[in-house]
Amino acid sequence: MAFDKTPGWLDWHAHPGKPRFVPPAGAVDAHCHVFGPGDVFPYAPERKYTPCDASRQQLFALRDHLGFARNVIVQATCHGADNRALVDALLHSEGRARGVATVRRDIGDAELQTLHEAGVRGVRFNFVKRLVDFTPSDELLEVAHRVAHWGWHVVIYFEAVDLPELWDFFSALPTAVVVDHMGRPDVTQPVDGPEFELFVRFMREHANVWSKVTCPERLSITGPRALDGERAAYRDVVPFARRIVESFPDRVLWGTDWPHPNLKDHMPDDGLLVDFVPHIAPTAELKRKLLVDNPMRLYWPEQSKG
Ligand code: 0GY
Repeated sequence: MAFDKTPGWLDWHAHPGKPRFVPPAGAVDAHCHVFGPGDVFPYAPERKYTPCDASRQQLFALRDHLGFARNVIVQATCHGADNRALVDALLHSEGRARGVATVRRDIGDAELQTLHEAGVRGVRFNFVKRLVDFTPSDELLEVAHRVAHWGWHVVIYFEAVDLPELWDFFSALPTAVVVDHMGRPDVTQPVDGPEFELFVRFMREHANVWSKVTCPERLSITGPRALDGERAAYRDVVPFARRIVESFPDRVLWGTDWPHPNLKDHMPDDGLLVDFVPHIAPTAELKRKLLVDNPMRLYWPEQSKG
């Protein structure tokens, strides 16, 4: 089936630069997606956008170009709870990709087992209102308890303003919990202002909560423009991500977010995004934890040395 992209949709960067920063051996891109291709894996009828196709072959070529070894592929809302494109990518990854699926309460045990065998290790609960319709919390809690049985975790995506309302629900989750994009802070606010302090407190008070220090391109107001001749793009996001990395070095993950859904102003150069890492993880130890030890512990625990 042919799909027309949402008007104004920006395609992913066709020729990303080679990063100057060389990731440590075994580095994991722990947040990225595959989209379709729509004529093989149709987009879900309930989707809020129609993306450009972004295949597993293109994702794996980007992984190699950027100097990464593995991917964690996160089910995007445009595929709803139809995880076929995700599973296809995992099964063709030669063990170098694991996944986060979308699962509804009516899923059977056999299907959960199939997802697990393909390499799924988490489910994603999305609270961003422009992306999904509301799902009652009792349904989500039921799913969380089902997947806890498989040793999976829950990935949560929400806007910073919604954290107070969601706090109790998140606290009740029985698994490790991974927050997408630092809970989407408003980076025009101070890094020690009340909004981000609440997020830091959320991580401090919940030892099971991790954060992806991802998506500077989504959060930034200053944008990709490098200043002073440096490749220091997305500067306004650096203090937020660096604070989380330095405060919780064993509970942070990093990823490209390729192919960057729903960006309206610019499409990032993925090479430049990789060069964001040394600014937020300044020491070799922090870089290794962020890019290797932590994602291996969560997604490949059987191979993890950490
Ligand atoms: C992201 C962010 C977005 C979209 C999705 O599943 C999705 O559709 O996650 C967004 O629009 O902010 O992490 O890819």
